[in-house]
Amino acid sequence: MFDQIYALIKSFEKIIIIRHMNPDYDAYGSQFGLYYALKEAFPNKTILLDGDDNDSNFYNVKMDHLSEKDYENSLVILVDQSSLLMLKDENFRRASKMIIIDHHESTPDFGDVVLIRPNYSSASELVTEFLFTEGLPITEQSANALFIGIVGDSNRFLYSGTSANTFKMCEILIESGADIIADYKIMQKEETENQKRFKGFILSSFIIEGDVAYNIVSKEERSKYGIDAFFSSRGSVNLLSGIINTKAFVNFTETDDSKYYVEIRSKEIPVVNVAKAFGGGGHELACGTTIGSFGQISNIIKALNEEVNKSA
Ligand SMILES: [Mn+2]
Repeated sequence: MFDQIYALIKSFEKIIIIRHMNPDYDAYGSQFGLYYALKEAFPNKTILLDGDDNDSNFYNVKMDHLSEKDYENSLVILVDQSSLLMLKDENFRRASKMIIIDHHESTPDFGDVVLIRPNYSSASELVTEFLFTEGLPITEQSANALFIGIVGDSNRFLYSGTSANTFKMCEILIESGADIIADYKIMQKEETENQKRFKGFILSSFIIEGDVAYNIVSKEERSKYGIDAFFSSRGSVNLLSGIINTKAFVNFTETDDSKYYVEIRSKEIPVVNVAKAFGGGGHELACGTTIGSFGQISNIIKALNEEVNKSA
């Protein structure tokens, strides 16, 4: 499949690399890693980046802010995402062809070449393997971006997706110029006073029901700290990890338009089926969804308790 992807890349003059919204280190890492490698390999091709931006953009690379028309006659490569749920728009439908390179559990009904490896630590690991296998140039910028992506999504090689292959790919990246210490420094973000105090609020207000610990954060509560919905959900859910006698933990955060972001984590037992049952998805132990009403929260907690006790 790597060969098929490479053949498509060679046959297009305009290539657009996209990823999911609210990008994390792996979304940016796989996007930038591929971008710098392809720019080096094909200086005469037009290689573009599209997507929303946030402060995880470790290279401060400007997105190209493309219109629907810009996608015409292009090859789109979607990295670190394979469902419509987390895409900025569906402009990719205007493209001539589409490649998907992802590590999320998903069966997309779009894309011409779809490479999904749910057992991989990160999309960056998969992109590294593609570049290396096809003999594409992994420049220093590309290597650092991909290393940051792998470290980000594996949580510094802590999560179960970390494998011998993950370290093999890191070996290739370090030999290509990735600077471990410099990259770790980039990822060490300091926090505002409000962010710290908000985390204190999360740690002092969680609820335990059965084997599940969770927070419900209302719009009013997070606005007291000036915290956006994304930081409140993705940025806080892991604070509830490691509580004795719990098996899973969840953050429910009310969004500005009164929906709820649901971030679900599990210590050992796969819970992605619960996320899927409520219209979401993700990884076995780290998944999520967005729900329309407060009333669904108790259903999710109930479903999670059932799921983590299924095999018990
Ligand atoms: Mn990822």
